[in-house]
Amino acid sequence: MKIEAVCPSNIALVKYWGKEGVQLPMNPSVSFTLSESKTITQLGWREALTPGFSFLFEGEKKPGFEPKIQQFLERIAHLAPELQGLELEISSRNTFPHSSGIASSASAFGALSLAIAHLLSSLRNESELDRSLASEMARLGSGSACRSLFPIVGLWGKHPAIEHSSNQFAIGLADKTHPIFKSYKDYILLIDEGVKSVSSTAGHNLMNGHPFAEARKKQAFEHCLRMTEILESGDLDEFIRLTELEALTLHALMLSASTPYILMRPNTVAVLEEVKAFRNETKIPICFTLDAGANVHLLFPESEEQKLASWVKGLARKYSANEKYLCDTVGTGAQSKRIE
Ligand code: 2P0
Repeated sequence: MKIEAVCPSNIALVKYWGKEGVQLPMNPSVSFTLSESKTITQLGWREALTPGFSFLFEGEKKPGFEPKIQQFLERIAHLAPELQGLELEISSRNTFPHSSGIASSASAFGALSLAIAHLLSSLRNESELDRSLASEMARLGSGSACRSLFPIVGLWGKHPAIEHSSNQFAIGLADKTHPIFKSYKDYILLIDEGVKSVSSTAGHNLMNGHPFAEARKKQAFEHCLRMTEILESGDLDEFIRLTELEALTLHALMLSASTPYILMRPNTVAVLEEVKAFRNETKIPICFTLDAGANVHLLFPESEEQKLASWVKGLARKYSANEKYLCDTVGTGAQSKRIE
């Protein structure tokens, strides 16, 4: 028997930045689940006296990824004790290029966790797999991954005013999301395809003792609640204001860390200014967000796509490495099935 799981990446609107304990967030976060940028993972297994795994990425052995998978399997052992008697065969591929500004750890741990949750549900004779369990396992692989398991919008982190919210796993907010956001576009301008100078894990760590940590925490709780209200009401002016504020705040936290660093490139800043000027001129409700990197995500309603096509091409020509950009859409989230 073999299971195949497909999980998209996600882009945070309110950013997770800073951890507590083992992969618990300093603050709640909200993201759009994407649809085109995905990891597809096949999971096979056989009984074994000692647990273990083999891993292929795009058909090749990648020893560099193995310690992270090993750590992940150790961290989920209490949630998936059945794995102790199994040797896993994991084989994975992405539908998007590496180092492209897409959070590949989110889709990768999302897909692997969903496949494991599917396996557990069959070993336990459960009729449905436990998506919260899949999300909790994904979190232990990579924090932001836990949000990718849910369609349209994922929220991760305990918030006193948001029902069912949890630090352990994400919840889906598709039912409370205005239709305009359910087909929202995310075009990603690839400003810089190189490896980041400071990893996200190191960036999270720099929030320990950050002089603005407490203020950020308070602000993120407020922003999270406000974002859920905006996502429900469909208020695009507010969506634009808050999304851009969150993107710039994330980078401001990097700029003001005890060992400060800059992930934006000159072309990143140029694009942000172009977006603002274009929006003021055309009144088209397009805005930007940033991940922990130089690339710019352009967010806009599907109904504006045609009008924006040539403008985005022009931006990519002027500012992107190799004129490249990726086109993605908010989507329906992760799926798994038995394939053999
Ligand atoms: C996010 N990011 O909310 C934030 C905003 C990047 C910018 O979560 O150490 O790969 O694996 O838990 O989730 C990137 O960090 O970090 C991230 P780990 P992760 O999406």
